Amino acid sequence: MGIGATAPIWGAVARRYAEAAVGGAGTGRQYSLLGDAELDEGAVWEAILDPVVTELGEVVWVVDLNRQSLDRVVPNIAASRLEGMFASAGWQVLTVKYGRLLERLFTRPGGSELRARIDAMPNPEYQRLLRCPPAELRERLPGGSAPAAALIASLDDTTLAEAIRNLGGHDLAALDQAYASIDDTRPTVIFAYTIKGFGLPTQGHPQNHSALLTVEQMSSLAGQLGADLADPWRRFAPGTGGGQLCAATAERLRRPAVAAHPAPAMPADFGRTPTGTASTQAALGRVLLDLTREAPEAARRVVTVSPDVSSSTNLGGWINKVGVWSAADRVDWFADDKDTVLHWREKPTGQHIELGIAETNLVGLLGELGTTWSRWGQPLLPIGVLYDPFVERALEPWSFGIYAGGQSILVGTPSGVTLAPEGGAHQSITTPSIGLEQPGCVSYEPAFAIDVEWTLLAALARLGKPDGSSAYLRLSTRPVDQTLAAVPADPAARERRRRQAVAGAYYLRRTDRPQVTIAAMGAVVTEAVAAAERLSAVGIPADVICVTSPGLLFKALLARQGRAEAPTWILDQVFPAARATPLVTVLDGHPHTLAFLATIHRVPGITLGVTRFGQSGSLEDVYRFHGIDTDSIVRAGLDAAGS
Ligand SMILES: Cc1ncc(C[n+]2csc(CCOP(=O)(O)OP(=O)(O)O)c2C)c(N)n1
Repeated sequence: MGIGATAPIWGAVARRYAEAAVGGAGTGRQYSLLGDAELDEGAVWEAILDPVVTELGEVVWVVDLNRQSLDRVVPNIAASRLEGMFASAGWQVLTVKYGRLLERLFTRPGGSELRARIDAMPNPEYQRLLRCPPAELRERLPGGSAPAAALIASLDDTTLAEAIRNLGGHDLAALDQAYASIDDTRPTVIFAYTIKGFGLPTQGHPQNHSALLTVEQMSSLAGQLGADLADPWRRFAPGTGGGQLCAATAERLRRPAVAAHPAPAMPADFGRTPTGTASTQAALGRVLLDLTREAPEAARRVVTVSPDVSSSTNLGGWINKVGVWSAADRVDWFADDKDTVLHWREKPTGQHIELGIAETNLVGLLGELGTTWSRWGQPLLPIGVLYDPFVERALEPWSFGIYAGGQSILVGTPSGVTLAPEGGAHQSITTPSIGLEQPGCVSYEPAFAIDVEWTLLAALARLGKPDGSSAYLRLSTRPVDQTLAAVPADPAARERRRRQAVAGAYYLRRTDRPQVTIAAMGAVVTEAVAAAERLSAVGIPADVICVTSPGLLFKALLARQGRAEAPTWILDQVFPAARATPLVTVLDGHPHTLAFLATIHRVPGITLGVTRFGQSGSLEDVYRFHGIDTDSIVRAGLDAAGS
């Protein structure tokens, strides 16, 4: 609830973006039909408040205002407060409260008193009246007003019963009128008053949310509607009014099938080998810039999105290169300011979309940008970048986006307790596990810049196609010595390493007769290598496996057991039975993420990782506190090897 309501907003941005970037998407209204209780959801207001939304005249929300949610009649729905909130956010507000019958009655003597009485009565009282027999209704409805009572007395029972439930949301002509007055220069919300369960024996009852009709009630309803219970999907006969209306509407709504543009060809390897020191976060910006040179066609379809963290996540170089998206050109008042490093050039062809600080909006937009391939035939390659701990709050709407067919890449950075000196509030722990568990998503936590390049290119290559998938990359701000990656110089060996990195893991260190294996992921691979050297020095030869994707390894394991469909070769190459030893796993995240690796060959395993957050200090101190420093890995190696 709430998330779906906002989808047409982000769909409108995605459509405008696709039209400006690659053409073919066109323009058109984006409708959302939502329940009034959905307006309790934060997602709705996060979306309404984003400045980009005020300009979206194609957006129309229709609020089904029945004053009921799941459990109750909401006592004080305060429609006027809601109307004011939309209006102050720049929306056009239309209210369709009463149907024509009541509107006509209101013009008769006693009508204004009747209207004032209905307007003023509490929601539960109104709902109660819906369930009163006519005699009781005549008694309760006037509420002490003699003119209203006289008007009511002049109505027969059927008209009175019809009048009390004659709300605008059930009156097609009243709705038509509202639709006709939509102003296309700003978003519109239509508050359509309705009765929950209109026309059913359960109508208006506070507990009718999932009430089912009895067989007798169904038969009588079918009789009233001229339908046949035994043939519930019967069409209107072609010659009848209903049949003609359906045919004409189908014709009016028919659209030609969209021509599908294929997803762009994506390189797998730029062929360079990073040297010096780099973080995986910085590597992200580098890969995007490299893509503009190596594969401009593909780079043109990349769109990055950030909830106000693009500069603090190293996207500055990319933004300077491609510009910021806005519906119309805007003046960059700092273009001539010599101290400005990040140039904020806003134009319709910009490839970075900046939103306010609202991660729900970020993933809402990401999901919609990820559906343009199926909706408008134009694949985009959306990449959302956010601080990793906020993946948790973004997860549900992102997951729904994937469920609804959106294919996108989410990048969480900075991540883990590796952010040690900056304080504890932005440290993430459970996200590696989330990446493993999320359906429709391949997750990666690369240790080196080259792994970021390979895994990101592989993730981009999976977007925008019928059998595609989303990806989640967890990146770090830790500067790491890139020579540790020991990228093979031989082209075939390099390609083998790349394939393994993309499939989930590779050997970083192989010894002659390993007595223990350290499987490490992400930022702590540096400590794992140092620990392996020390273990070997004390007579416990240790292999190091660099894990890039626990999720892919887990799937491979399930497949090998006959419980999933997936390639299993990565287990043969990186976890061969002949080299099975006791295992130490380590990551800057919850240790259980890699615990399953010990089950591949049922070896003894010790799992190191982070189970708390909040400690600040030097990287060394914080790693020691959590037991993921080199000493802790050495100790675990000795324990695992049983020495
Ligand atoms: C996030 C979330 N919380 C709770 C629910 C359970 N739920 C389903 S429908 C509903 C009430 C919906 O009320 P409203 O939006 O007014 O729609 P109505 O059925 O009254 O037309 C609730 C609480 C849900 N689906 N999603």
